[in-house]
Amino acid sequence: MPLTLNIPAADGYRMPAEWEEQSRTWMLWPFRPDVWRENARPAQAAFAAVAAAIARFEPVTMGVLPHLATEARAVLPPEVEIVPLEYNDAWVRDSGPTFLTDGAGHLAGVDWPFNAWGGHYADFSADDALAGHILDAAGARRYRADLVMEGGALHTDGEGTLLVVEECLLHKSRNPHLGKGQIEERLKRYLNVQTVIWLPFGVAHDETAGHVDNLACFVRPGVVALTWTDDEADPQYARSLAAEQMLLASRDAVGRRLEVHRIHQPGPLYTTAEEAATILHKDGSRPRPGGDRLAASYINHYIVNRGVIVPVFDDPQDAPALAKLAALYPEREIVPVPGREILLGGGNVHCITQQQPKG
Ligand code: KQY
Repeated sequence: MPLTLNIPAADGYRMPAEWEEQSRTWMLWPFRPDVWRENARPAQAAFAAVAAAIARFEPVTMGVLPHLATEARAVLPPEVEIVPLEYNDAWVRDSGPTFLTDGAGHLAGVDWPFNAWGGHYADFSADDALAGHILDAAGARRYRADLVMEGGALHTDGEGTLLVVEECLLHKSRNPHLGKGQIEERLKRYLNVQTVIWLPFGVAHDETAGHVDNLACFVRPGVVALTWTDDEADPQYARSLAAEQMLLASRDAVGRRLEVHRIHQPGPLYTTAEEAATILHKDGSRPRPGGDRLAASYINHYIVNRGVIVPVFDDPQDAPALAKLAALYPEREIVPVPGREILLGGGNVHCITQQQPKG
């Protein structure tokens, strides 16, 4: 499909909400030994469990580096399709396209320039090119954006409202030449939204500098779920409180006030000594002996057709979080999946999935 330099909103495209009908989910097979411990074997098992959970509801396409196809096929359930793709790491929420639809059966996508969350990793050229390949495979029109962005930094209600996090989008490592107003203007044009709600801070210790998909998400228009802690000494407390205050003071694109539901975070969770011994950071260091705080959140779940895939952590907060999410998504089946290994890599279920909506 041709590269299009026009603006999606002017062409009648918009970003659908995640709960709108999807035709498939895209994922990528993890492999990096400097991100995923023990040669990515435990992460591969976790990704396979996520893919299997999603495949109960809709098709899953797993992008796999060509030389890893045989071993991926041996681990993945047969219903998961494998396609050869080149990529640097497995966070398709961020390196993949943001799909758009026009209501007339056409599919397009925004191809955001990707710089590895502000240059955290040296080589991100394959990840930067990935969105174009996925859009080609999907037969979708491609809009290359003039804004460094990641899909995990965006949540929409599909009715013109976008949630973003200020500390993430305004971080100097992404678009230092652009001010807040210029970034907002571009988001409106690429996604066809009218109201952008800027939450001040993301989740503490998040390697992305505060992706909204770990902090807060729409569960339907007018209703937001927010990660929460009651512990005022926890660094997350002030962050979640500031987000809640901003959400309650905001109106969405159609003038509604927002209902906010607190979902208590697990833990706090830290790397264990056993895990620390198997984790080697990219700078050669290992986690602190006392453990590194992990940016764990149930908000990092993923909505699929008639289901919601939720990371769990073998934590006392799992059951109350699942019960709250079941009440918030009454028409969907809540499917817990092990989230710990994905969390050790720096994200969770939402970060490793990308929905392709029905055109
Ligand atoms: O969306 C995300 N949470 C991606 C995190 C990247 C971490 C890389 N180690």
